[in-house]
Amino acid sequence: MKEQGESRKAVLEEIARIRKGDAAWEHVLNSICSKPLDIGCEAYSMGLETNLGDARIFPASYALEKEVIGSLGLLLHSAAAAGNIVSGGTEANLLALQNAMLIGGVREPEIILPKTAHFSLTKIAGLLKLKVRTAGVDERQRAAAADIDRLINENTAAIVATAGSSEFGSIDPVKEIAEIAVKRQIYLHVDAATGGFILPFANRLGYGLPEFDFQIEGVRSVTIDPHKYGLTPIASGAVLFRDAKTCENLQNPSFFMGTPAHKTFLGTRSGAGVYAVYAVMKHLGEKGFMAITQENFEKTRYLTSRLKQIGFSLFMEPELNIVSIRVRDSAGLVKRMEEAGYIISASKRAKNVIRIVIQNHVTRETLDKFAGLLKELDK
Ligand code: 0PR
Repeated sequence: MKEQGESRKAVLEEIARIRKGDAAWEHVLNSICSKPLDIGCEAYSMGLETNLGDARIFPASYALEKEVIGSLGLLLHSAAAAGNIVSGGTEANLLALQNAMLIGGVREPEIILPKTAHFSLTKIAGLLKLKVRTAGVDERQRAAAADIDRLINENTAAIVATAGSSEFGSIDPVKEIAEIAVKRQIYLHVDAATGGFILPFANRLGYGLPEFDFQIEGVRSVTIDPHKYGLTPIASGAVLFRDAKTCENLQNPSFFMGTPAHKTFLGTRSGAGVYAVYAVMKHLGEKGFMAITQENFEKTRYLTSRLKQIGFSLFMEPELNIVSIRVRDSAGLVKRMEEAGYIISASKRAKNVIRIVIQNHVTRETLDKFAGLLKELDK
């Protein structure tokens, strides 16, 4: 900090200049997050002064969080769902697993993670000192339920299934896994950080994708991230539990009369995300989300057929809006694409496979340019 302050105009102009150094959204083809909707950003800024860690000062904002959780619960087929708007998928997964450990009471707890589970879960396993058992996946990168069954022992405290893996967009067979979880009385958490704002709308549109949420008996908690396909600004994630009883153990007493217990990891926490989620859901409505979802699926199909036309093959047919393409040298290609101004990523698990994420900000025009460049740069 300098001794002498600068004018507001000068500071904000400097920030605008700095932001120009970030990638333009049109060129971002690797991100599960999208350019947030304007209304979400405006609502977010209207909530910036709030602190959900003290409900006595911010009772209206605190009540709105409950209302937003209610709406998300309905989206996930539970009218009784409880939970919180949190910083993102990582915190949501952390709270879900902490809850599972509090319920399970196992001394040396283990969790079962299919190979395609998000790395946040391995991070969390480290924090909570959980032993990870890794279940296999099939050729479409979906968890093998039989393998999960085989890995269960007396220390198993939770199983995590993914509805929309961030690498392939694969959807685990939650129904089948839930049957095992119910039979063997094990906590099942579904990480739908990526798929949570796609699947409910895709299924209303008749895409016939697998069920993944509270309509399946045995699903005790779900992570859903508005700041991914829900088009809200970061940080706005959500953790939902089937009902208040499911997460009754998850609470830390606080000093504040208005907030007797914290159920989140953060104490002081902004209500901005709550306002953003509220605004975007209210503004788009189901129809708005369905239209965006349909467009994302159509753009996905558009890209896959273009790629096939020009001689590329796919690693797998996309289930959601992530396209995995076989290339000659993924590491070199990612670099050359970035030099040409496009951000793509290489798969970690599949050799020489790149991954393109179709989001709201990705246009057909961009996809055309991308496909042309891919043909040219895949050497
Ligand atoms: N679970 C799943 C299934 C996810 O896809 C992610 C993030 C998380 C949990 C963790 O959520 P937070 O990152 O909100 O804590 N998935 C993206 C990924 O790792 C996050 C991302 C988004 C990465 C945009 C890069 C990017 O540009 O791929």
